[in-house]
Amino acid sequence: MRTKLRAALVTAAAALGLVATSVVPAQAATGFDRCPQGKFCVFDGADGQGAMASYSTPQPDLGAWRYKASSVINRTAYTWLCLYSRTNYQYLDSVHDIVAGGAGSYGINLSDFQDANSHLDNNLGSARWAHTSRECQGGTESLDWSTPHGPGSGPAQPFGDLNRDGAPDLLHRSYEGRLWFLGGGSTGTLLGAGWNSMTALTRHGDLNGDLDEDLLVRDTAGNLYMYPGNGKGSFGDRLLLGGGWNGMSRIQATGDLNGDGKGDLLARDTAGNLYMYPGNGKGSFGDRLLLGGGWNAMKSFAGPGDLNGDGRNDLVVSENNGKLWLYPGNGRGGFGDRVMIGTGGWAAYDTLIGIGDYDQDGHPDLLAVGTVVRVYRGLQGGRLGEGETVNYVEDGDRLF
Ligand SMILES: [Ca+2]
Ligand SMILES: [Ca+2]
Ligand SMILES: [Ca+2]
Ligand SMILES: [Ca+2]
Repeated sequence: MRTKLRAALVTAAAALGLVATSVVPAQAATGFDRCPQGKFCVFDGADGQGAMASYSTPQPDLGAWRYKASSVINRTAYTWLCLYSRTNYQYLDSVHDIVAGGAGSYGINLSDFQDANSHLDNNLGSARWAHTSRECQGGTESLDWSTPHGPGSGPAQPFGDLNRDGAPDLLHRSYEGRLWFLGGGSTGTLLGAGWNSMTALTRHGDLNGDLDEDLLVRDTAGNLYMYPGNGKGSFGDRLLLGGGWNGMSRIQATGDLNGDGKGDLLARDTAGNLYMYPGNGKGSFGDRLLLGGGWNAMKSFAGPGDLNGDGRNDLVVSENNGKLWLYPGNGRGGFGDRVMIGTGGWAAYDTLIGIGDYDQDGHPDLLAVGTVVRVYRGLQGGRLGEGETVNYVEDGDRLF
């Protein structure tokens, strides 16, 4: 129901936005235009007419305005304005308890938001703004990640399965830096806050020899850390692997590339050189190997596992021009001749994730994250099927 509402608002935004940008006011502001930049405003009439109140702080109780607000505009820097029929931002998950409207130069009439049970017109208890609609819901709702077979559906996957229950998992960092474990059954587990100080996040199977998938992160200072997975979807105390990693523009865990059974790491430096860091099976890495230059034409990297079914782990890379390439692993730390597996459009995705076997058909699958989240099912021979949109992300959301 919320998604439907949001779609309606976006449509209204598009329609009204066109008018707003083509009109240059030649006289004093009227209607919604009266609301100052940086604030949100409520009006006792529809369409920004009548008396107006403007706010530069969140309003847990709109007081007398609760019973007379009929239209609203959001001129804050935040994407969403969260509107609640109750005071104190009480969110009860139905149409009249919350409306999330996009920021911009258009206003909304609260009479547009009602159902058989309740309404927002003359019934607006509280309002605040947010970067994501999930924040409107108190930040307590995680991003939905539902896998076809769900949690506990099979033997542990060799990678992508942090809690070893057979369902591919995701980690989600929200705009506010909260880290969530998404176990494949729609509800997530909040692992902690403060993760916005991390500038790279990557994982691909076990690194320290206990078979539980581990996490590699780089902080703003350029230090690389390993967070040992506990096999239950969270992590133990991190281990500092070393500094100086800010010279890398991409860091990608890939699983074993050189055939010793220990998970390895790829990193591209800002000059476009690609290096392989062989894992030592104890959570850190040996001397790096230069694989080659010219990799700055590439956008995103993923370790899909063995995509082409020859028993060796491969690499998938999108190019800035939108093509998608499969680099078949040669089992000695390098790659054979690349194969184009996507002809265009892949630059729309900031992140590619090897999620393991999403549909449990024996072929590893790929997740692509732009403004939407799409699953591309792996087919025989290293090809990918048509993408299937499974979710969307909002401002600042990061999946890995
Ligand atoms: Ca799992
Ligand atoms: Ca481990
Ligand atoms: Ca290795
Ligand atoms: Ca392969």
